[in-house]
Amino acid sequence: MRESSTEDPGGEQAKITPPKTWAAGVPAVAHAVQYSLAETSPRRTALNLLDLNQTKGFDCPGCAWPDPDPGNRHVNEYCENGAKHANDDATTRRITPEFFARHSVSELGRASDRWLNQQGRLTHPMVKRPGRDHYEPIDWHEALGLLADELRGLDSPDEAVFYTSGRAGNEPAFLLQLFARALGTNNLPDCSNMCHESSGTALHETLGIGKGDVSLPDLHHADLVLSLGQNPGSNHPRMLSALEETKRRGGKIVAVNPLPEAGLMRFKNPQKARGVIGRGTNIADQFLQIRLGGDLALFQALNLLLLEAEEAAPGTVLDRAFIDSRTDGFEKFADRLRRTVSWPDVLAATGLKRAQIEELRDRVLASERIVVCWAMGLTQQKHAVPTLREVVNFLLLRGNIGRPGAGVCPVRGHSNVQGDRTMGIWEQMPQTFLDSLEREFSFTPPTAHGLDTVDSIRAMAEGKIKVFLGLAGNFVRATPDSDYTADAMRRCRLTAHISTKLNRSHAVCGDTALILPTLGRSERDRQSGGEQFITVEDSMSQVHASSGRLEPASKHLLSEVSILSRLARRTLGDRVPVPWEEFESDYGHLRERISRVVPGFHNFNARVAKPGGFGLPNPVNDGVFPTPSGKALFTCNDFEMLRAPTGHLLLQTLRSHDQWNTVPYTTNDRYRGIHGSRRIIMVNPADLRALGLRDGAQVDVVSVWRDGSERRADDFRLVSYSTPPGCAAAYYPEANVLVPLDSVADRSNTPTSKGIVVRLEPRAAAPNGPDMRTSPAGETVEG
Ligand SMILES: Nc1nc2c(c(=O)[nH]1)N[C@H]1C(S)=C(S)[C@@H](COP(=O)(O)OP(=O)(O)OC[C@H]3O[C@@H](n4cnc5c(=O)[nH]c(N)nc54)[C@H](O)[C@@H]3O)O[C@H]1N2
Ligand SMILES: Nc1nc2c(c(=O)[nH]1)N[C@H]1C(S)=C(S)[C@@H](COP(=O)(O)OP(=O)(O)OC[C@H]3O[C@@H](n4cnc5c(=O)[nH]c(N)nc54)[C@H](O)[C@@H]3O)O[C@H]1N2
Ligand code: SF4
Ligand SMILES: [Mo]
Repeated sequence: MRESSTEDPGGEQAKITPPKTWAAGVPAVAHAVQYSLAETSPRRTALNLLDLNQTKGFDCPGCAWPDPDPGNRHVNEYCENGAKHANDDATTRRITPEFFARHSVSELGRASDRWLNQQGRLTHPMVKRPGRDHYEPIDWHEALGLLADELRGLDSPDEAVFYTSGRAGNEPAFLLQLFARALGTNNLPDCSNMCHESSGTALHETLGIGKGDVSLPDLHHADLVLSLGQNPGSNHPRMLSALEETKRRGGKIVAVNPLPEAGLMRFKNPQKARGVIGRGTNIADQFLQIRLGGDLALFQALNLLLLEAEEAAPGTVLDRAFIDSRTDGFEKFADRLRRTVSWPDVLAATGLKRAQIEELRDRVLASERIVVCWAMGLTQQKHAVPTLREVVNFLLLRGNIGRPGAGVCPVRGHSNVQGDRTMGIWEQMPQTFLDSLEREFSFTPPTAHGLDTVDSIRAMAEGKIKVFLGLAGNFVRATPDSDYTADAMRRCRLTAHISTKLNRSHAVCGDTALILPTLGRSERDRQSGGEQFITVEDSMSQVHASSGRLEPASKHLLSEVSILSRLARRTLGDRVPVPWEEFESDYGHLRERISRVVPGFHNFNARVAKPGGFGLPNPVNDGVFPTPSGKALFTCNDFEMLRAPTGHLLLQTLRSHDQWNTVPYTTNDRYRGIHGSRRIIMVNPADLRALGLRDGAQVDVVSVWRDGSERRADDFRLVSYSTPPGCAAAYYPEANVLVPLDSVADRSNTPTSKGIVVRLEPRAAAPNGPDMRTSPAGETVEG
């Protein structure tokens, strides 16, 4: 399994087979076990998996999908990918100081993301000193001293940024923001800025709260679930069990996606005998193969059709009582929509037929309770915020918010990305939160908004940032405009990462760079006050404990809480009256403080001790919209669509089945039938013909930004694929180099990773081989 080459195979090595039309089942479990065994021993694999998502075990680091009630948990309460993520963490491979003596920083910078991850767990704190090209070991005291000195020496605390990835638990996240604010800055960029920021912006404005309001039972009892812009078969696999349950109870599912993703089509539940041997459950009753960025137009058209249906049969379509008593802005919204929706525009933007949208309207009319789920396909678009506001309009029309079986369901990515926000990881936390911090800790937090991810990169490039500290994550690979971002990062005086595993960000260094290795989710965390656990919040606002049982990967590791407490103490001394040491010895003390600062966390320690933890209140479900008017808001949104000039395509950058964000586990994408290389670009066969390009040929992908600048990703293999005309797809993070830093969603500042204009430049003709696709796409037996 360990590759001798540090580089990934190029596109010529790709082997293409027909995409799968169903997801999960026995092969999925087999693949997970195979990967796990390559990483760890059978005993460790078994031990680890038995603990995964159990009430006394650790939270799956894979995604934020919620666990069923404690009483309804399966012994194998995880999916194929969850098992892979957990065991990737629990790998028995180790990166020791000798590894860094062998490999220079420059060499690591050229290695593939996959190779870096495969080298195993980080074991020692390491430093790269100015002018050197190698990391060398450093002890914790000196490492934290270096960082503290640098922070103390800043002209302004705003010369530091503190990045958080959603992998971090609540306790470390709360500590990090407390430390940053005590130091005097709100520069708290996070992965959420690139993820569901658009959801938060749209939901805050319309419903008054940036989170979803549905629970698993709501999903099960919905008459209709819309899945927009998400690939649950790979990225939230246990969501398919929930959708299967919806269907078993008679609910319908509509999938809106440019790609016919396997999991949206059919699902074989590996936890049930019928899933293992049967045909599985057809998931989508209707599949709308939408053009990239077409969802705004789709919902405007759908909302117009609903208004027209109400006019045709007054009193039968809209929930007038709800609209009148609980919402504002309906008349203006309805009037505007009637005047502005243009069907030719809608059909051009969506690539759909009017009859398909009318079929969707009929499904809506047949449904009392509707849930809308979405992920990155919607949030990473230029007009993501108006799109999501239009989705809210849709739900409000029939009163589908705040009641059982209905509501908004932004499907979160990282396992604790929602919790990190709740804990104050946000460059623009509301004043009420800052006031609570002040009351509890007797210092005045800064009030000026800090830098988010995109603005941090800009500030680094301008030389305004001297210190970067990352709590988990892989900043230079997750962010857009990879080359620009790497150069920006190199301008820092000090870059430091609290990490479990090696990644590219460790090889893109400031003058001084630190690797601060930490415990993984599956490991025991022993402190002077006894064995500790952390807590996380899932996508449906359930907060629960997580604790591992494996021995730490190295005796030199510190927990995230230890690292941050010690750093804060070294940096701030007694400038603020915060008992950092007490927090480190027993996280219960920290939770006690959280319970007094963060709404919904009263009695935190006692409530989280219960199996399954507790749910955070969502005022929307209690009939309260915490907007300024106390009502939900209908909004007017201008029509927008993505356009590419002739000879160009729109590109989305997405995840394969076998990767975890910036970390590819293998070069395969099993469900899509792509094997052996990630340097591929999926293109519609008609576009290939029109562009005079051959399936399987090698091309350079060039993105074209409105200021005339161009970015290149060289040597990608064309794969003829079922995607709407004009729309292509390539993998994140290999294609991030193509996303201009300035290409962001309006208002949320989220990089538009799913809507980039590109052209394809053929490379020297490849030898004329046979078409690699082994048989026509369709029903196949899993291999
Ligand atoms: N195995 C695994 N699980 C993960 C992750 C992982 O990397 N690996 N990452 C986690 C994280 S952080 C996140 S945020 C989630 C991401 O979960 P997803 O959002 O499912 O991830 P993506 O691969 O980015 O897929 C986006 C989907 O949106 C579709 N899409 C693209 N553009 C559009 C559009 O304009 N309209 C519509 N309707 N659809 C569109 C794509 O075809 C694709 O199916 O997954 C989480 N879970
Ligand atoms: N083009 C494009 N870009 C994207 C996206 C896209 O769809 N397209 N998606 C965006 C999204 S949704 C997200 S969320 C971001 C993800 O951005 P990040 O969260 O920054 O990236 P990850 O790949 O999740 O980070 C992986 C690293 O986290 C560290 N790690 C893992 N577990 C732990 C732990 O328990 N503790 C600590 N301290 N470290 C740990 C390991 O060192 C590992 O290498 O990327 C974004 N970027
Ligand atoms: S659905 Fe997500 S949280 Fe659940 S086991 Fe799979 S990867 Fe883990
Ligand atoms: Mo994400």
